[in-house]
Amino acid sequence: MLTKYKNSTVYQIYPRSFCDSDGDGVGDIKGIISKLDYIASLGVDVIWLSPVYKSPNDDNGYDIADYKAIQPEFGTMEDFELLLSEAKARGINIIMDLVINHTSDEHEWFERAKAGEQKYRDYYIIKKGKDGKLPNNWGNFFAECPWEPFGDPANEEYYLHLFSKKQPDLNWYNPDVYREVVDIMKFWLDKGVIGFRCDVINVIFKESFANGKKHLALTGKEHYLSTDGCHNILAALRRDVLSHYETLTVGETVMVDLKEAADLTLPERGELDMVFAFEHMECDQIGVKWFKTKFKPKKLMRILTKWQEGLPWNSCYFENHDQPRSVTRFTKGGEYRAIGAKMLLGLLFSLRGTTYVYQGQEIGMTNGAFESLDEIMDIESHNVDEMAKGLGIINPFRWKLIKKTSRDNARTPMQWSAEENAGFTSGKPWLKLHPNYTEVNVERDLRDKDGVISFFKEINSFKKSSEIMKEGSFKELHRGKWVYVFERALDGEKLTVICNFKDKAVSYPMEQKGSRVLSNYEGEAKKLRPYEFVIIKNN
Ligand code: ISL
Repeated sequence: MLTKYKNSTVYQIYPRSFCDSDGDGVGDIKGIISKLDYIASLGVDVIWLSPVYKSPNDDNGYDIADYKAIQPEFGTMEDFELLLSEAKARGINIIMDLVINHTSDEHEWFERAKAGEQKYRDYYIIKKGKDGKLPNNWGNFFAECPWEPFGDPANEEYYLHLFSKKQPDLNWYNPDVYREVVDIMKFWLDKGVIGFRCDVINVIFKESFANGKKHLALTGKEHYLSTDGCHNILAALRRDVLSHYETLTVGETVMVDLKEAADLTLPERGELDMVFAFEHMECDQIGVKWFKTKFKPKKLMRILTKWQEGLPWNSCYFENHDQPRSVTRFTKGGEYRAIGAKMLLGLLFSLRGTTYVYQGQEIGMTNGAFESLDEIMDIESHNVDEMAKGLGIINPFRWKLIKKTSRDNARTPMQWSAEENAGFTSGKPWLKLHPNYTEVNVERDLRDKDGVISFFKEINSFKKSSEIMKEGSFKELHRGKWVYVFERALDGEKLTVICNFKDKAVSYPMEQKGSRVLSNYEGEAKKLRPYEFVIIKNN
């Protein structure tokens, strides 16, 4: 942990879905600027901005065509600079998404590679197949074949893409690629952003291109997950770039275990400040994320405890633009939506680490209300449907899997008000709005003294004001079928945090001594009420 920003509350904005200022149905930078007062009022310190770079949008901006230009539908570089300065004026810093495992195939580098320039060919991973066989047996994150013919098929050359075929992987063996990325990072840091969320950063360096061990989806992963080469690159980026600024870096690290997460964040190695681990996001699945099982709170508790106790500092999150909404996933929703959303926020802020929230989480937004695949835009969902079709899985079943898990569940437009299109746009939203926007929206929530936002502000400012919440140790006290109890302690002072995951009243698992300092319910009851969250100060 190197960063002075570690006690920040970070709010993730997915620009496409946040606020549209010009009526084209797509959120934009001016829209974000118009909501800065609102964001500041939540007590947010840092905005993590999902990609706003120029992109053909195959993967909503995670396919970058120009790292130093703004996507025209989001605005201009002047708009971006205004966003930075207006945010800073409100005490808010910005971190950007740094996507350096791959570029877009419409990036100039790839286009020049295709045109035959050797220099740019070497920016990508191009390998020979043999006798009609692909270079290796690897899998792909988006259910595609990871090898796409490069140039004349007769040459049997292929480029590697671990994501969509419009996202060719960069060749990190090439020092020119490193130099380009150094330059890109400096460009944005010099403009005033304070750091980066580093997209799939632990897969960037492929140690070998040999065949992999058979895996359900990602055959070959042992050749690129958290390799020594990746550690070396991260340490070099610290030395050459980050150490010259005050920064916050968080790595999105797929499939990391505790040991890898610790290695990536050890201060003496100087790599990343913290990482987003995934294990808790996998608590309701078997094997791959598409096979969801019934949510068992106890499993989530077990994984949270494992990471809280096993890693000195966590990036705590329950939602982002890739994950279904937590209130749908981890509570019964319906009449318990708001109280459940508050309990989950209470739990999230009470964990030891930097708190990350995703737009809409502060009002308890739910999974999208999609009725068929036609309403889904995400490339991953469409690819998975194709693959499942190929495997002979029949449609009602395919749709059931996708509806539950599609990343578009989190990407529905932000619900600002009960007005037409939820106040998100005056045009046609790029993705179907959830019809519950007439009930679940920022304007209405703010009017309600028991709104989710008011609880969000309360728990956020409590965390900021409490050294125990910020720096204290974590110890699990009870893990039951429904109730999770843990202790945060510092210098002999203790707070007990209790979360009820059941939609019914349940008994307290242990006697409580001390005073209630914060809860999502008024007053006290003999039993824990449905989705009750409470912090008790032990005297
Ligand atoms: O959604 C996932 C996990 O539940 C993953 O398969 C996801 O694609 C993976 O976590 C990587 O995500 C990041 O890189 C992708 C991009 O599509 C995602 O939006 C981004 O968060 C490729 O750049």
